[in-house]
Order: sequence, then C-alpha cells, then structure tokens
Amino acid sequence: MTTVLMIKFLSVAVPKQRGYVHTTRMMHNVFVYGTLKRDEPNNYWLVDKKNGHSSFVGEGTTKIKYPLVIATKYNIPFLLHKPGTGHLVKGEVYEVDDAMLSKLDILEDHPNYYIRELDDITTIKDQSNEEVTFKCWVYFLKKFKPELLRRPMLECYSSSGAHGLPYMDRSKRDPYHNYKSEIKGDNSLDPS
Ligand code: PCA
Repeated sequence: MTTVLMIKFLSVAVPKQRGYVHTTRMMHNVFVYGTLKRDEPNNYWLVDKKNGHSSFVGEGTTKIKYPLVIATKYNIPFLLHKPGTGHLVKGEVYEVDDAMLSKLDILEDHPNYYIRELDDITTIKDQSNEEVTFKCWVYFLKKFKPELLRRPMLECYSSSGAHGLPYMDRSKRDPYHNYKSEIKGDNSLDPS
C-alpha cells in the first residue's frame, strides 16, 4: 500500500478584458460517508455546478475505525470522532475546488457543528488496482453526547437502509426545534 499526498490544481480559463488568461485553482479531496454520497439526499449540493467544481474520484474507506451513527429526530448521519471504535467506514472521495468546499462547509455548518478534518482514506486505483491511502477532508462530530455511542454503528450509510430511519430534509424540519442539543456534548474529558 502506498501513502500519497495528493495536491492538485485545476487550470481554468478566466475571461480578461481582451482574450483569456489561464489561472490555477487549488483542488481538495473530500471523503463523504453520509447524505452527500451518490443517490443520497444531499448529493445534489456536490453536483450543482453553481456551487463550484466537483468530480468523483472513487469509493474509499477510512483507514481507522470510527462510529457512524444516525441520530436526532431528523435521522442525520454522524461520524463520531472516536478513533478505534465502530467500523472501517465506506464512502466516496470527490475532488472539489475552493468554491465547492466552502459551500459544503455551509451545508455542514463547519466549524460550529461538524468539524472538517484531514484524515487517511484508502481507495483502489482504477488502472493498477493498487490500494492507495491519502489525506481527505472529512466532516466529523467531535463533541457529542456519550449515549450516541450506544446506537447501532454502520459500516456504510444509506438513508433508505434497513435501519428504517430515513433522513429528513431541512425544508421539512421544525424551525423551533433545537436538534443540535440532542447530540452536542462536551467531550473535554475524552482525549479522542
Ligand atoms: N453529509 C456529510 C456529513 C454527514 C452528511 O450527512 C457526508 O456525507 O459526508
């Protein structure tokens, strides 16, 4: 297995007053494990060109175990930052530009709610079938109520999975219900 640091730039043509000039945009790898995956309720954010650029890189798996649980009355998936507990979680890697990354931060309310962190993700290269591990951004829940660890831990999320807990879209939620208080905790005594 090889560990690689993938730093990419996208070359784009930007209109100037006369003709076009080429400039480069920083690209980022993001690992998604929940509603942002293909065929899941928030994937439209990632594919909407108005939000910026994204391209599917491949399926990926966390290199260490984490608890992936569904919580709140809206059935939201959370990757709890408790390394070593749960499963090697399966998800998808996307390459995104700065504009898309900041849109995803708005959706996930980083850094107030989910926290975006770089973590090791393993994927299979198409051409050589070789396993590679590289750093991707991942949205974690870092301060959570300990009782969330008693919930069933998933290896692979789907809103329509056998758990029977379909995700409820924001537009259908009660604006007066503070669902964040259902999951937010103070893990200051927990070193992970
Ligand atoms: N969307 C992000 C984090 C949790 C969620 O529902 C994701 O798919 O990775």
